[in-house]
Formats: sequence, C-alpha cells, structure tokens
Amino acid sequence: MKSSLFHRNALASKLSDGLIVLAGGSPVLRNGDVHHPFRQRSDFLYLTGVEEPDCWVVIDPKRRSHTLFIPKVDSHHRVWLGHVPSPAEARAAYGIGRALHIDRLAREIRRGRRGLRVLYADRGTLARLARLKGRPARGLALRPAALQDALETLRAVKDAGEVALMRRASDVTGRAFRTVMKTVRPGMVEREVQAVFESECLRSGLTRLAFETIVAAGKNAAVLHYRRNDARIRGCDLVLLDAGAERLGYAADITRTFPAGGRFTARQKDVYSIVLEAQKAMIDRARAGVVSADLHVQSMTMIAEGLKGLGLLKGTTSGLVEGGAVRLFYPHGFGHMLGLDVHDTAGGRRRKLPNPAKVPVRFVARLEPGFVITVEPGIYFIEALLEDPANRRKFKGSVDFTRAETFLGFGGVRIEDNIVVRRHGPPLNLTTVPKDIDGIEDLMRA
Ligand SMILES: [Mn+2]
Repeated sequence: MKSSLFHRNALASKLSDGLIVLAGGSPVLRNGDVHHPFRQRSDFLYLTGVEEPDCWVVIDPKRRSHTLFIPKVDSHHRVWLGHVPSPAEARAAYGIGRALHIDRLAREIRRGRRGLRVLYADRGTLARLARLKGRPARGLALRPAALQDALETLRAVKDAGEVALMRRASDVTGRAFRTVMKTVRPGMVEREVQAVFESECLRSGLTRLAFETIVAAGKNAAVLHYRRNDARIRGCDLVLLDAGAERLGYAADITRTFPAGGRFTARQKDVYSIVLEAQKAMIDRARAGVVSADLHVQSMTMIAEGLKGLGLLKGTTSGLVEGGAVRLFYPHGFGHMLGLDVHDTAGGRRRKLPNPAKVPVRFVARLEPGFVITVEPGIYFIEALLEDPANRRKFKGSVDFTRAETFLGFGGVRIEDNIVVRRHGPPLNLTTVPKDIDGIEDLMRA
C-alpha cells in the first residue's frame, strides 16, 4: 500500500536517531489445532499494509531502508497453506524496499544497529527480541513509550489513502445496512438480521468486521453493548443495528435505529427526532479547532432540551447537563476517533488537553483536519438507571420518574455516522445510510 510508505517515512523522520523494529501479530490458538481468526496488529498494518501473520518490519532511518521479514515456509506447510509468497513477491505486493525471510532478522538487526544507540520497539516486540538468538537488541537504549507516542501522533490524522479505505468500509457497511432495512420483518430473530448484514459485507468482498455486530430489538437497545442477538423481533419494536466492516484494518462504525414494521409510531418519532436533530447539529459543528468535549456538552444540552419537551426532564437545561440528570438517558459520549482501531488513538502526548467541560468526558481533543470521528448521540430508557434508588433520590426534582417508567419497554435510539474533519467548513460524511424518518420509511417500504 502506498500510504504505508508515507507512514514509514513519517515515523522515520520522527525517530531518526534509532532503529525501529516492529513485530506483526501471530495467530492465537483457540483449542486443539484451531486458531482464532487472525487480525493483524493495527500499528503493523499502519506501517506495512501486510495482513499476513508472523511478519516483522525494520526501519532504518539513517540508511533510509525499510525491510519486511516474512515467514519461511517449508514444503510440508505448503501442503496445508498453499502458495506462500517469496520475498520477491512480497516486495512487489507490498511496495516495500526489501523483503527477506525471517531467519535473517537477527543478523539484519545487528547490521542495522551499527552506529546507533537507540532501539524503538514496543514491549511485545522487545519480549520477542529477547528470545532471538544472539539477543540482537542487547546494549541498545530501549524506547517503547517514544515509539508508541510517535505512532499515536501519526495515526490520528488520516491521509487521502486512509480516507479512501475508510470510505470503502463505509460504502460496503452502508449497503449492508440498506439491505437489512429492506429485509427486516417482525418475527425474525435478531441474529437473522446479523446474518443479513454480515453476508452482505462478505459478498461485497470485505471479509472482516471491525467489531461484533449488535442487533438490539425493543428493550434490548437499552443495553449499550448488547451481544446476545437472540431475541425475537416484535412488530412494535425499534431495531438498533450497530455494526461495521473493515478494509485493510480501517473500520466503519455505523448505527441506525428503525421500526421493525417499517413505520415509526408517534412516540418513537418523538424520541428519534430529538436524537436526529442533535446528531445533525453536532456533525455540522465538528470543525477544525473545535474541542470534542464542548461538542459533547452541546449534544447533552440538545438532548436535555428535547427530553424536557417530552416531559421527562424538568428544570434549567444547564442544571440538567451539569447535574448529570440527562446522563440517565444519554449515558455515553457523543463519539470517538475511528481508524485502524474502532476506538482509535486520540493523537499522542502533544495533543493531550485538560477537559474544559464541567462534566466528565473521555474523548477530549481539539479536532484537526484529517481526524475521522464518529458522531453518535442517543437516548435510552435503562432500567438499571431509572429504577436505581440512589438516582431516584438524587434526581427527584429533575426527572419525572413516573413518566419515564412508561418508556421502559422502549429501548433506545442511537444514530451514528463516520465523518472526516476538514480544514474549512463542515466535515465530509462517509456514511450513506438514510437517517431521516421519511428516508427510512421509504427505504423499508421498497
Ligand atoms: Mn461507535
């Protein structure tokens, strides 16, 4: 991949006084002879684009050389694995200057370290280097934290090549969402929806999901990381689908909430509209220079206003936000960084900010052009929060608990898009799934 060459060069210029060594991932045994599906380590994908296991990369900033090490496979393994690329094939396929068999690794590191005192490697790589014959890293100053910080700093801003991969992940995920909305019917089990979504991703050539698919009908949507997917969908349910495929490791992470029967009820429209208006407003405000924590407070404010309109909250909006009452219905952040990890790095030490908000916020960063983030406000009716005696005492004056109880079977609504922050103006929205009430109902009728 071309952008991995840029990534290696960018890392080399940040860490130009040492040798950079990174081990890729290895398959993890599940049971017997069976392994868990292999997924490459994100940092390794970032630097190489190589999805195969048991590879290493060595970057020598001084001599400007990049070397990929690939496993040496004997004929016995070829019987089971089929063709395994030769070094020459790997060099061409991955666009890397040199490729060698893994048995050359220790010797190459010894050669590369000449004239250098520092080794940049993460802790996992260091542990494996210590087991290599001749201990090729011995005597070098080890800087795992500096490597991690440099990678986090670089990975936060996505270049055009990365945005193209994320767009592909989003397009395929979006197509699978539309297929789901057209085929979902009351009476289906949640996992049948999962099967439709995942088969559409596979058919489109994306073989890997970025995370486990969440299909939550009715009250299950009030479980934020619902994983069972085993309930039968009723005609009166809203269905929340939170899912995403990945392309060369780059994730999509999309959520839609739609009526199983194809038509929103009046009450569902009321709640849905509040979330939708907040989500659209936040997308418009997600511009370079804005601090993410302020966006979160704005989303809490809009949701608190909306819930006041529904008679669920009462009092001043700022009091509901700062006092935490709105968190009974909106107990998560508005979004997160997205990239090779679904919850991607927020950008290294240099970007760390104190939280400027009066409420606790996990994602605190000043948005920059090239940041890809999710925007995903929600409203939920969660028994554990609404029936908690301590909450009932604390928020007696600001929550109408009697009215909230009438919503307990409702579940929740979340709407999540993936956006790219731009230098000027509003962000680029990668998500192409209908979210307006009319758009969803039209699609489901089709
Ligand atoms: Mn998300």
